Amino acid sequence: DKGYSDSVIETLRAKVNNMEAELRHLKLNMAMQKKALVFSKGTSAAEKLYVTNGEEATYEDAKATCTKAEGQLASPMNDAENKAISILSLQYNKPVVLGIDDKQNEGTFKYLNNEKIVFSNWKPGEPNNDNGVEDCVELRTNGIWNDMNCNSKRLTVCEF
Ligand code: 291
Ligand code: CA
Repeated sequence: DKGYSDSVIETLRAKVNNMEAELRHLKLNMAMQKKALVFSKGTSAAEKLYVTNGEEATYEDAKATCTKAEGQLASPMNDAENKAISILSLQYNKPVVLGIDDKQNEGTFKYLNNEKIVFSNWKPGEPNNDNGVEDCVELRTNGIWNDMNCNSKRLTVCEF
């Protein structure tokens, strides 16, 4: 007989039921944690959660901080995400450094994964690579972008 015995099936059924109950509990708990985090110090857009440590840092330092936190430097890919980051910028009254640069090819801005950007919110006249030394991007408190020197210190915002 290749079939499973009634007792094995009953044991599995009980385990699946337990796991389903635990999963429901876990989902509710995760949703609650996310709401609490957003309420205290973050903003969210769809699935992304943006959090700042309140610190101003250079592009490389901010990038390292977010990587260490197992997130990545804020990289808005649409208007909703850009808005979520700008709320933090406004709250702290500090421009934010984004996870975008054109170090590899002047004028071609890319995300940290080397893909070309699919969304931008440049101020008219930007990016202007002022003095030939602006390969990074700041998001100002109004959500508008400017290319800036990568050594400038700006608010660190990570996405998770
Ligand atoms: C001007 C514009 C920007 C440029 C910026 C920096 C400022 O904005 O030309 O395109 O990125 O200057 O050159 O650099 C420093 N060190 O402050 C001024 C800003 C409101
Ligand atoms: Ca500029």
